[in-house]
Amino acid sequence: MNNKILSAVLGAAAVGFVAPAAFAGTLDDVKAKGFVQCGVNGSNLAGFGAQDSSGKWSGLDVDICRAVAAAVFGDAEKVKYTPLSAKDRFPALQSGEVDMLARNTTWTASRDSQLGLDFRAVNYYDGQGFMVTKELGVKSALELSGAAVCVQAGTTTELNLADYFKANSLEYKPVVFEKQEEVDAAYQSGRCDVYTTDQSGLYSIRLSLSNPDDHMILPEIISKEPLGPAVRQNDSKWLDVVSWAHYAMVAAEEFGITSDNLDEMTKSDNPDIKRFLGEEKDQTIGKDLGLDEKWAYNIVKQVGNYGQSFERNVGSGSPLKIERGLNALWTKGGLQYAPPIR
Ligand SMILES: N[C@@H](CCC(=O)N[C@@H](CS)C(=O)NCC(=O)O)C(=O)O
Repeated sequence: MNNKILSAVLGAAAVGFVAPAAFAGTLDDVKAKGFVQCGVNGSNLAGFGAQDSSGKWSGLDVDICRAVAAAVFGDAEKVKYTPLSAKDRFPALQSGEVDMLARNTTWTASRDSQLGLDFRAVNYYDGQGFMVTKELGVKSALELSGAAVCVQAGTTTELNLADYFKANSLEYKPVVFEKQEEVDAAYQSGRCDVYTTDQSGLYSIRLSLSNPDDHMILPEIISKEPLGPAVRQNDSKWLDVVSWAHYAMVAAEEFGITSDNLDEMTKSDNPDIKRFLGEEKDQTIGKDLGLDEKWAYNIVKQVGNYGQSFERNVGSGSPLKIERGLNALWTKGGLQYAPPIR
């Protein structure tokens, strides 16, 4: 059979189809410099991106940076962190100051199309909520007509707020600040009645207030906030690595692989698990991503699976105690779903 026929039967890839050379991109740059420069939350958002007194970063978003470093270098510590405010995060990525953003950033059509960025994976499905003092005596956002609402500029929050109050014919007075610290201070001092942002952010901010028990989060979720890592657009090898680092954590949870049983699991006869852990003969998944065949093994060993990361950072093992909700696996009624790693 000649190559032409073979190609038609099996597809171009089977007969040595070589893709046009892409520009080197961030993956090669990162490998050359030996670390990932990760843009994270600039306001110590506990559970998502926060630094302790010894300078150590942790959080669900920080775990994405660590997973990418584990995949690329076999070492989750090879990350340098750049704390970024809401306003500074996109210019920092566009200018190359950071290699990726992992910072409670909502994937929207306009960010994807206008800002020269690409999103693919969602590491936390969120929505916008409201926090009030219990003293205010309000049980629903629909009772907030006339309220002064504290909101941070440079976020999706402002537009959602305007849309929600308009759609429900409610009056409100936006009190807008550039820095989260200013929003926190204004809310605490009573300059506004309501604090609005992503519900995950509210859980975290509530715990940082002087009397968390004096505040409550209202039941309404007024928007979709799929939060995930972002990279510069047209850098698809890097986008692949960043996205599959997240999917590997989700897939590990689907397979029941944890950082604790990982070595036991390498003896599994399940071909999917063997391939995932780099135990299948002649496999090239890692290589095709520009990585080692142990890329996923290293992520799970050093960072854990998605469920472990969730519980440790924001769930039952953390002060936030957030339920899995939308972030449960798809097999448990949630939205976390990894495409097949094969
Ligand atoms: N997910 C929303 C909001 C993200 C956001 O920046 N939230 C604020 C409030 S929780 C924040 O993280 N501020 C920290 C800062 O600017 O340093 C977005 O992508 O626009």
